[in-house]
Amino acid sequence: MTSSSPTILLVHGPNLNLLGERKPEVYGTTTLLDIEADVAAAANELGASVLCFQSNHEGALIDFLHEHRKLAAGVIINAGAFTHTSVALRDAIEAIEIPVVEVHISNTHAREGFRHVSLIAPVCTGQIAGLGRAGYGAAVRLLLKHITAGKRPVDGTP
Ligand code: CA2
Repeated sequence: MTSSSPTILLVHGPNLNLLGERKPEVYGTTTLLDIEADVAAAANELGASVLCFQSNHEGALIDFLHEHRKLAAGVIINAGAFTHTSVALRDAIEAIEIPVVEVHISNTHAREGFRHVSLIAPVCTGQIAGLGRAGYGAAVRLLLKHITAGKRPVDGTP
């Protein structure tokens, strides 16, 4: 990473490769490619670049974060169902020591009880949930603002 052109990792977990194909009542009709294009456009406008990755495998997500931790200035992650189950992913996010914004398309807090808990939230800089596709654009802007500010707040300030 260079300070003039930061790289952001955009990481998606299990089943999110099927976005736009099923369950439009929950996840809308946006595809993963649409989201990746949105994030790239928002990042490019702000002078950043994006590296996208999706996997249905917990270890592959962790390997990707490890392998790119020194190149990246920050991460936007929708970990899918691993959000609610994966201590290993939580530990990986903590270990890479770069800012991570957690995004969910749906409002996980308004759904089944098992979706109310995020194991990764305590080691993320912040969380955006329930804003659909638009949540990713907000995540890009807030993450880059946070990176530029050069700090990891504990007081809720981006
Ligand atoms: O709202 C989100 O973004 C979620 O991360 C989506 C995950 C879910 O497990 C989380 O609780 C919230 C599931 C993604 C499944 O995506 C599908 C896409 C098309 C058809 C079926 C599932």
